[in-house]
Amino acid sequence: SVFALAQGLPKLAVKKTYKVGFAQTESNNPWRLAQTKSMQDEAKKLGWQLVYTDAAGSAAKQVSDVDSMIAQRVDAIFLAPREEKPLAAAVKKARAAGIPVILLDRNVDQSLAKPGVDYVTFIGSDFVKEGQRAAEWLTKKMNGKATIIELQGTTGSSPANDRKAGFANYIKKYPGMKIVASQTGDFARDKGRQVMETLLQAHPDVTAVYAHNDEMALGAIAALEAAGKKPGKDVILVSIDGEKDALQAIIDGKLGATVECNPRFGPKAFETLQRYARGEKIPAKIINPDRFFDASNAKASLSTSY
Ligand code: GZL
Repeated sequence: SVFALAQGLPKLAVKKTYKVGFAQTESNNPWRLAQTKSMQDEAKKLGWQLVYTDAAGSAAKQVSDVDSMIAQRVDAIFLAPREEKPLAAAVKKARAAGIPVILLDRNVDQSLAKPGVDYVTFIGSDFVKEGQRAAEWLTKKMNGKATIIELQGTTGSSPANDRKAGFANYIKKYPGMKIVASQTGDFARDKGRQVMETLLQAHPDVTAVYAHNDEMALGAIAALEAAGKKPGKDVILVSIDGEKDALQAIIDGKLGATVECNPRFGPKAFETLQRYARGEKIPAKIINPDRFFDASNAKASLSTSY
């Protein structure tokens, strides 16, 4: 609205140290734990106070976590919105309270909250591109012909929405690449295993799996093996993140490839806030570069993974 534009974003004084909030979505997988550790390590290094909350997988709790940070008058809030819509109001509430918000990793619905108006910027990966890169590798690997089961991430989250779109857009050009089932495993290993078990019964002719993250790919591998199938031989899997267990699964020949989704936000997040305080123009999006892991580099990348 014009009023919001006129008001602009909250000012942040240049200080030696800040008290900042980090509202995490949950801690149910190595990616989440690595993201949190990176934020805690950077806060410690800079001597800033970090008010950390864990929404334990509940968008509603994450909204109340942001409320509590506003009440504690933190200088700024780093937020990884678990789902695109429910957290938009929390972002606007923080801005109305004069607290700048930087979105990390996940985004809010752009029709509900805007960069440069309601929040400072989004720092994270290009999820559409991650989906495209997974599709490109799988299409080549399968010579353009596969019966695909897709395990989607958390319903309503920007990575799940965009990874699905990126993959689907790419395979549109290859009629032989068919998604026969697509269901959420909520980015979780055990849920991914359960969903894969069910979908495998309905589609015993599956030849490929696209998982929106490594945890669900690892769950799918367990389900395939429990059904007497050979992951990496009878069924080819591709996923996203690049966690240690996934690199090991590539080395073991069970996972085909994974697109990196870098969880280490700390240095860039805190540096962006300092630039903002100094009055520098911050772009609406700051995209992390993502590498690609397959049999050619998984071993060499193991030591720097999480
Ligand atoms: C992506 C991040 C996703 C990871 C999952 O940026 O939001 O959430 O890909 C994590 O592993 O749970």
